[in-house]
Amino acid sequence: MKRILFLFQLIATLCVNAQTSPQIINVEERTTISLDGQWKTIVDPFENGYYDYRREPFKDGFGYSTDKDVVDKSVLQEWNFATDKTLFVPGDWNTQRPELYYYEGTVWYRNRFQYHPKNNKRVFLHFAAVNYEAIVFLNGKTIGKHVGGFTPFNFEVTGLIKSGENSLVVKVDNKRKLEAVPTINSDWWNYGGITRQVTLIETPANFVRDYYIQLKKGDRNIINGWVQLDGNQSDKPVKVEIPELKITQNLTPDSKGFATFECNAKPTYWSPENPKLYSVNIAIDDEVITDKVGFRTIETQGTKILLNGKSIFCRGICIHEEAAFSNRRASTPEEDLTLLQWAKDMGCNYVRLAHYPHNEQMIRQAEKLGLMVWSEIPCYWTIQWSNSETYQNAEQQLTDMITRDKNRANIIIWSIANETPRSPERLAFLSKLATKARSLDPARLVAAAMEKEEIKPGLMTVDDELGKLLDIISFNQYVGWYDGLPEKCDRVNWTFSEQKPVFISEFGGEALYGFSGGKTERFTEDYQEDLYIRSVNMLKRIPGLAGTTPWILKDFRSPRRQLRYFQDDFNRKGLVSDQGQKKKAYFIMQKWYEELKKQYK
Ligand code: GCB
Repeated sequence: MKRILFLFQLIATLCVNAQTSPQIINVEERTTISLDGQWKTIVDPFENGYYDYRREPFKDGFGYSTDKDVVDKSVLQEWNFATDKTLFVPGDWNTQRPELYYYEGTVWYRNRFQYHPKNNKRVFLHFAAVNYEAIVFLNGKTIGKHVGGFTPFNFEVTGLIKSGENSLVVKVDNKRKLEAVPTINSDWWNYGGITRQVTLIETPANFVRDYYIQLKKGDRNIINGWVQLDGNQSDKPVKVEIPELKITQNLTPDSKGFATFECNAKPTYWSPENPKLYSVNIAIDDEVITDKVGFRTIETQGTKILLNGKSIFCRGICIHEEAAFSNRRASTPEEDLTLLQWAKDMGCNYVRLAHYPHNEQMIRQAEKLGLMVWSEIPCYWTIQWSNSETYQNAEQQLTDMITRDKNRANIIIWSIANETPRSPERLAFLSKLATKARSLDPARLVAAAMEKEEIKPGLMTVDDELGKLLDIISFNQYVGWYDGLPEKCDRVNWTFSEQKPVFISEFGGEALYGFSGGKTERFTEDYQEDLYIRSVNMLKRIPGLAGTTPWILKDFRSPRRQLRYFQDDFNRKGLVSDQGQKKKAYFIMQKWYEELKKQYK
């Protein structure tokens, strides 16, 4: 029985991400050719280009993946990329064409590009993210499939890519599915499309695919790490250098191209006050990959959270990946910076990037600005806990998130779930994920946004077995919005059985910018402001409180929010409106964070 189960799980893993090559990190610093721009598209709600009329998938050579031109007018072809509309990549389709606003299903993307293979170079096709399922075809051949909307993936196309014109076709499907991660039910927009950059990466035959360089857990004077090469001769010598620290490590990888190192160092530690980054060079033959890496430790001690050994308070805010002002999924670096600057101006030293891995540049910009990060995978609400394929999918997303971002000093927390209902199956699922996160990265904290419980009138706690496996007690609470009126905050106290730092991963309520009224009138800024005043006073009474991230920085699109005039498909819990106006409650947080800054000097 166990064996059959194992076999089943193995097949499930293989099915989820068939044929993707191991992730190549730090794409920005490699030799790349961008494939971004206007792509031809066909909207295909019936998946006509993928299945024949007996609902059998077409073999290569048939269907839309062939990207055939209509040359002979006597040939019956009921689709044509050339005469169809375009969509911009990276981008979501929902905000690019009014008729696609609510669309969930398949859209075919086609890009014809010129390429000339170079001697001794390998070529990879890299997608920074596609929501949600991508099947990729190059020159009419299926090259692979990827599932999961927020993590990068790449395929090696050396040998498949031609000299001259190439045809790249991607079938993108964002249909929500019960077994998916996230599942059918969520409170954000299911933006479909090739939502992040597409690039060709050229590498030498043997190259540095991945590396980890951080302070050793629990020791601020040792930098340790590893390098993973890719290629036939992957045991070639590798040099790791941090010139400013006068560190040079000459490594000899094993037959699998893996090498580790450890050395003494006295770096200036990365912190929100001094977000110091060092240039790190990793060289093999004549290729040098450069990164900017910061060094810091993060640990807990009783109810304290220690950054570089010093007790801190995480003054945070939650952020969705939705562009400032234009409210779409794909954002420019400037739009990301605008969001982060709103957070900085509020007094933040920390952001919760909810509810899925955000784009890499967002995290790198936050790192430069001195903003610590909670990064999370979309195990949200009611995942299918007993479905092994769902588990493999979640684990893959966690692995890909950690693989991509493990060298970012500002990430202090990996979060494995949000508001998931308690059950033995869910506990087993999330325990496995927590173990996986620790095995991939022992140096950061592992958390989840849990839920509160009122054990007797006015007394709240978190009673969740999952908490025992996590480093902090983090939970969402909406006293004064989903739970009573703001005045309830005055009557609530909190108790916890475990001695761990407490983080309020969400609190808040909705307000339409500029709408005023009584303090108990929903959707007014006055209600939201009063709720924040009372919430802050309540939070001050929480024993062991070490961090807060109110929900949320900016109003964001959600099809769950249907109240005309007030919501119009926006969740209005933002402290900043969808047009960038700061609501009154923003300044309540700013004032409190100013106080906290002085307290934790
Ligand atoms: C939550 C969820 C978040 C929602 C928020 C709300 O607890 O974690 O995704 O958007 O509440 O506004 O209800």
